[in-house]
Amino acid sequence: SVVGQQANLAITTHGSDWYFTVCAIMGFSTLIFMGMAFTKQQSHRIFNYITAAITATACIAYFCMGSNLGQVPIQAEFVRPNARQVAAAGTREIFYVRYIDWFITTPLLLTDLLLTAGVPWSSLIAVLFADIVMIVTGLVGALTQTRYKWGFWTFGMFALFYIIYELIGPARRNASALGDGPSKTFLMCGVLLSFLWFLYPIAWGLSEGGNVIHPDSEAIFYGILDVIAKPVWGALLLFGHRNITPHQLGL
Ligand code: RET
Repeated sequence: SVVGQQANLAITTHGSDWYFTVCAIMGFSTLIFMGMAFTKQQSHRIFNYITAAITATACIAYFCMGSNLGQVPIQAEFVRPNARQVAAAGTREIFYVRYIDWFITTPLLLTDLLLTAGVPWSSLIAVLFADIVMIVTGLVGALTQTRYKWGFWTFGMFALFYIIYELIGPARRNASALGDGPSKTFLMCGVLLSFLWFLYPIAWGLSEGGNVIHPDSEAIFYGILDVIAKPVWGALLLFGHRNITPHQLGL
C-alpha cells in the first residue's frame, strides 16, 4: 500500500534496488574509512573523519531514496513524449533529500580538499558560501514548476564557476608552496572534482530541470556520480595523505 505522495513519473523497483545498492556502498566505505582512522595516531585522523562523515551522510540519503522517501511530486512543464513518459501525465518525482545530503557533504568535500591545500580561512569561507548558494539554488530550482527554474540553475552555475576558479587558481598555488605531498594530492583530487562536479548540473538539466530522462535513469546518473565523488574520491584523498603530516598543512 502506497501512503504518501506519489508522482505520475517515479522510480520503479529497479531504481529502488539501485538506490539501496549505493546505500550499501556508502555504508561499507564509512566502515573502511573509520577502520583506517584507528590505525593512525589521533592527531592524524582528521581527513578520515571528514571523509567518513561524507559517506555516512550519503548512506542515509540513499536509504531514504531507496525507500521512495524524501521526495515530492512536482508538476513537470516540459514532459517529452518519448516511449517511457508518454503515459505519464503531469508530475515527476523530485528527491529533495538529495539536496539535504549535498548541503552537508559538499562543504565537507571542499573542506577535505582545501585543508589539503592549506588555504587561509577567508578563502575557505568564501568557497563554502558559494557551495551553499549552489546547492540551495539547485533545490529551489528543482521544486519550481515554471521556467524560472533555469534562473536558479544559472545562479548555481555562477557559484560553481567561482568554486572551480578558486581551486585552479589560489588554492593550487597554495598547495604547491606546501611541498610535494600536498601539491600532488591536491592536483589529483582537484582535477577529478572539477571534472565530476560539472556533470551534476547536466544530470539536473536532464532530470529535475528538463524532465528528459526517466527517474530510474536519474538514479543511475546521480548514483554513479556520487559513488565516484564520495567513496572513490575520498579513498584517493586519503591515499594521498599517507605521506602528508597535519603539521605540514598548519593543522
Ligand atoms: C546543481 C543545480 C544548479 C547548478 C549546479 C548544480 C551543481 C551541483 C553539484 C553537486 C555536487 C554534488 C556532490 C555530491 C556528493 O558526492 C545543484 C545540480 C552547478 C556540483 C559532489
